[in-house]
Amino acid sequence: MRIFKRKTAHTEDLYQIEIMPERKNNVIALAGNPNTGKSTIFNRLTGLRQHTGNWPGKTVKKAEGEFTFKNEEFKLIDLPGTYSLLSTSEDEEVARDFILFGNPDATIIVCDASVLERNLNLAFQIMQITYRCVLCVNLIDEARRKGFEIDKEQLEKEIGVPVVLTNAKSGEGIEELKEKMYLVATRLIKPNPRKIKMKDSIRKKIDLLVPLINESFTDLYSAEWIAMRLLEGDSKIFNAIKNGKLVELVNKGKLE
Ligand SMILES: Nc1nc2c(ncn2[C@@H]2O[C@H](COP(=O)(O)OP(=O)(O)O)[C@@H](O)[C@H]2O)c(=O)[nH]1
Ligand SMILES: [Mg+2]
Repeated sequence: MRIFKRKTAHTEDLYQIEIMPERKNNVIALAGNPNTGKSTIFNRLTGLRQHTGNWPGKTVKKAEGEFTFKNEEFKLIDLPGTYSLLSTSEDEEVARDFILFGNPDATIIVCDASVLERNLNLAFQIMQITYRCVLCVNLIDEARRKGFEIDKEQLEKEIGVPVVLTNAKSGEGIEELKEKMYLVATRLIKPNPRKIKMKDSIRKKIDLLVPLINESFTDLYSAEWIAMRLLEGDSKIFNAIKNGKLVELVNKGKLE
């Protein structure tokens, strides 16, 4: 069943980027800073079953591929490598819109273990939008070469989502990554990402806005994220709410 029968240019785009109600497989987004090994992981997971093209109406490259794990079909979408999701470039906008409205069953956040702290900035932005995440700490060999180990259990406890340590080049940790992705995508586990701490005055404003947003868009995990963008004066989000596109986008993403 579709709520919106009228296809605007925008919803047409959503059909093309696979945000469709009739999808059979699990949709997995692959996100991360540039040069963290995303493409290497993408190749490891999808092998030869992949296609490339452009995102509809954009100059941004899109790669997607399929694979099977434990009798489940997965479609993996390689998002543009970005440092943030604040939509200051076409790349960031594509990545943000897909995570926010594409309603992926799981998002794999790829980080560079040797500069983990810096990479966690994007990770926290993603975890504010969706709780269905796996943190893939890649280039673990580089970190070891620099003389440090990542404490996986501690990191998991701190951030609240499954963590996998990988060396995408050698294949170390890839099976575990599939396992964690499977558990999150099929709802066998529900991650609980740590919330970002903020000033009391901002927290108060957000707490005022979130119920209002939730009233209009039921069961929206990212209400807090939208509230923050509104407080920042993000004109794209503001306009999407004003002209009704946000409702349309959210409903479209919710139909599974
Ligand atoms: N040593 C090491 N190199 C890696 C690893 N993962 C990827 N690379 C290399 O890092 C470079 C960037 O990888 P790529 O997959 O293109 O990164 P992307 O920009 O995030 O897609 C390539 O030369 C990869 O071979 C890893 O775990 N360890
Ligand atoms: Mg790449």
